[in-house]
Amino acid sequence: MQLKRIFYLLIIVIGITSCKNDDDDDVTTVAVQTLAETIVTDNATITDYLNTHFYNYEEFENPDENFDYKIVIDTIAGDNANKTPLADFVASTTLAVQVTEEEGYVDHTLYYLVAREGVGTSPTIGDDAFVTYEGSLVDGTVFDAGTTPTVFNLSGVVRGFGNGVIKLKSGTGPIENGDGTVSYEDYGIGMVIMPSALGYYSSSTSTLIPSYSPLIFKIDLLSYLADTDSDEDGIPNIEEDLDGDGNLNNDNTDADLEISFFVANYNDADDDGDGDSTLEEISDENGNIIKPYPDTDGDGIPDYLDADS
Ligand SMILES: [Ca+2]
Ligand SMILES: [Ca+2]
Ligand SMILES: [Ca+2]
Ligand SMILES: [Ca+2]
Repeated sequence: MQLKRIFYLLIIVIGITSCKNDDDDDVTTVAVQTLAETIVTDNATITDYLNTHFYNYEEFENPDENFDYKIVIDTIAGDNANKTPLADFVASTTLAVQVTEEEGYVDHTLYYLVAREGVGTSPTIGDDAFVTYEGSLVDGTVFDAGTTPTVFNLSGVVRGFGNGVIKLKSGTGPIENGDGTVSYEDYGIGMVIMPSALGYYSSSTSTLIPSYSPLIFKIDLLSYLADTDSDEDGIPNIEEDLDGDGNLNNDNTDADLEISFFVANYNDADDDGDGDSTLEEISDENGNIIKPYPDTDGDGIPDYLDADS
């Protein structure tokens, strides 16, 4: 669960640093970089990595019966001098990142490798996913490994991880093995390579992860819970991305209420903070959800998001 814990720590760090602070006694142990400086350095590191490393694509293309379907990375050198670099296999997606309001949003490129797509379907960024994974730095140092399948909400982990998982498809299963264990087959297998601001950015919460580290995760997507509703307010998480930008953590209708500062709508059972639960505000007297969601005063804002309705 280290992945989740660190994510929340990062949120708190960002929350603190984005508060105005004119205190001259501030002490920092790491030289502070701007987001614009960091992305230039990170992109250079990642480009170099993608051009100088390859994965066991030949095994994925022609798997023998003993192949374990694990991604193995090595450098292009010596006996492997003729291998095709990762750069020729990866795809990319662009994510807007905001660390401080002053700096605003800066586009970041997330690279991802789909080594095996998977036979199922893809989760949304709001869903709980059942995964195994291994996280490492570009020098190969492994800092976290979830070899036992683990459930993560894809918006509750570092963004580069969640946005990589949604590029994979689930497998078939669970398949009963007859000995009390279950297994999954034909699941998606991939890898993400991310700039630091899609990972842990300036926080140095683990001695193994220096500040401003680009990160790599190998990921198996076994299964996921479609239309996950984390706060059980009747609205699937993905529908709580009100601005539709694929980031559930920047939609917080009652952000002006101090107590709700860190609680985005997908984790908030009373989205407008008016004391009436969202579930009550979208349900009829029999407990059935009304669609479209009720808008009593007809101002275009549904009641559950309208504190003055
Ligand atoms: Ca919800
Ligand atoms: Ca959003
Ligand atoms: Ca909610
Ligand atoms: Ca409410």
